[in-house]
Amino acid sequence: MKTIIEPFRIKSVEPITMSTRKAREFYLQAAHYNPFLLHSKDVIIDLLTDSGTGAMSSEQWAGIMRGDESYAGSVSFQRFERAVKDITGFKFVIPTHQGRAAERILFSIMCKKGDVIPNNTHFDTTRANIEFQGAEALDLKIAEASKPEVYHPFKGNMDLEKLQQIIKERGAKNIPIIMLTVTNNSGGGQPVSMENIRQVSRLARKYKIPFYLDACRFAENAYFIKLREEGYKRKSVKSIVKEMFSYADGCTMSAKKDGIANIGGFLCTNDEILAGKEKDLLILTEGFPTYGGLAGRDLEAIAIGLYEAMEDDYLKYRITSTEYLGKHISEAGVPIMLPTGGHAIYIDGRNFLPHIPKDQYPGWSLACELYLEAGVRSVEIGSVMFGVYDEKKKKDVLLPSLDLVRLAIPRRTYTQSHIDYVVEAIINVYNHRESVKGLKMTYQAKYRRHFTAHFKHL
Ligand code: P71
Repeated sequence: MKTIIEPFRIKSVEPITMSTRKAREFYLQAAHYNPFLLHSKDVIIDLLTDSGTGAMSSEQWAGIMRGDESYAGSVSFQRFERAVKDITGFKFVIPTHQGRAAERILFSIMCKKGDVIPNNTHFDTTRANIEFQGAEALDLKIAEASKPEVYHPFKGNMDLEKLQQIIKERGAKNIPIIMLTVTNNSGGGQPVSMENIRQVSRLARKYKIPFYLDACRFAENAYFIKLREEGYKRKSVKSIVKEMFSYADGCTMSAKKDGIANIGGFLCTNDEILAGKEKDLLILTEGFPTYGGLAGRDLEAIAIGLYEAMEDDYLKYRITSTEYLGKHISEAGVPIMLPTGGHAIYIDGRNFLPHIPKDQYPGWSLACELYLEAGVRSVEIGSVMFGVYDEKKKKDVLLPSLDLVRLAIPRRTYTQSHIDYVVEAIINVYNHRESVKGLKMTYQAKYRRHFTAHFKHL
């Protein structure tokens, strides 16, 4: 059979409230043209993020009922720990309430002012937690990663020459950790090859620098290795995952992605002394080391979800449906980041709306129009999110090189017809793109302005 189907039946449904364009105009105006400020009930298809928005399986719900809520030594923690150790091979497992809590604990212990931490591309919260310690977060992605139209099977790879150069320039003693984000979210959800993981690990070991994976989408990354890297076709995803982790000294993880849970995360290491310090800090701010800010039932859901995320049928459906969305819109002429990544499609907003100048936020304008057209919520990753505003000059003084619009696909939540609806919505907007107008920002907060900014149409 050629048709790829959702490898699950639906036992419980959540209604979607349909709306008219007129109603959506009212909702978006009330939200000051900021999709973050919309009420979720006014959204038809929500592609704002794939984080914590997945559908849990009947097994996970059964686990939720089984959750042991004991403060200390909970059986659910033991199941969680056993699963994480089995999958990653790390010796010490510390539960956290989500990915950024793992990052905060790791970086507050490992780095100080003047240090530099290389990564293929640091995710927003990773960078923020490093900078909060006064250290520098450095992105060392390969050159192909900055060219949306260029095909490369592993656009998430780190540039090894640049890494070697940084170690020479800054000195190994000022680099407390080297990281790789799999898949590289901020670089378009692109995978990292096993060969690149191996080489980065080799360099890190040569200079005795701990090497960590930001493992949020580890299963999707492993599946891309199986599909695209020589020698892995016949290997199971679980064994590929094991090999990926075997090159690292630890990891941070948001279980809201490839843990298919609604909340949770963890931090792993093989270093006993470090694990002790991390647990001390955990007790101070998150909770006892056998729950780390989570309920016992959350630990159960994660322990099960981590295995489900590695199932072949699931991954085939997941990667294929993301690719399907990318293929159909790019065949209609819509400029997107190629090849399509694991969890999301990234539209090139400036190329989609060339008549809107950069300072009128073409990416943000496109995200608003997609909502107005069909109730599809996406997120701008561009000038509003990363632009630098000068209070005195009252304007943006630095804008990023791309205005991307990310459509992130929640796991097991939407069906093929939902995806077809999104394809139609994007193509409709593309066909009347000349009529889409730019925006002016009328209010912005001092930090992370995208979450609360207000706009008006020009
Ligand atoms: C995503 C998110 C969630 C998010 C976070 C902040 C602003 C908007 C949306 C979270 C990640 C991630 C990577 C590679 C660490 C985290 C933090 N991604 N690393 O893509 O993608 O995890 O949210 O559990 O704290 O929408 P956390």
